[in-house]
Amino acid sequence: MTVPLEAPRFSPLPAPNKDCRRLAVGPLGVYPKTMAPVRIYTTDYCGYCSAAKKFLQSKGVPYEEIDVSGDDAAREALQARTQRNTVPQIFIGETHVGGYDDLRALDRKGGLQPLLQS
Ligand SMILES: N[C@@H](CCC(=O)N[C@@H](CS)C(=O)NCC(=O)O)C(=O)O
Repeated sequence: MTVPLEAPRFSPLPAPNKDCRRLAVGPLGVYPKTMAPVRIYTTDYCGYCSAAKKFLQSKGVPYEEIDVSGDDAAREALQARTQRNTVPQIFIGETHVGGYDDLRALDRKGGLQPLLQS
């Protein structure tokens, strides 16, 4: 299921606090202009998070990772926004894709590339 998010683009949550590690695959500036930015919220020791990142990497899709481990406020905000209590939670542009299973299901039905190019 995909749930469109309101603007602003690419900021579904308040900035994570300083204890929250912010990682990215490749400089954010290298996102092709035709590709929607991908943001994935994760925690440590999360197999589904690793699987989601591996899947995106296998597709050559750059993403920004926000690790919300130990950041209760960011985790609560994520839950409030997505109505999900698991990680990963994946956003493509303004669209909330869901978790790893949702990402794979979206790809299986041919919806991932169009969303990336939207
Ligand atoms: N079906 C979900 C499963 C995600 C899931 O179970 N994630 C675990 C961590 S790997 C989780 O968030 N557990 C609850 C918690 O850590 O509070 C998906 O594909 O993303």
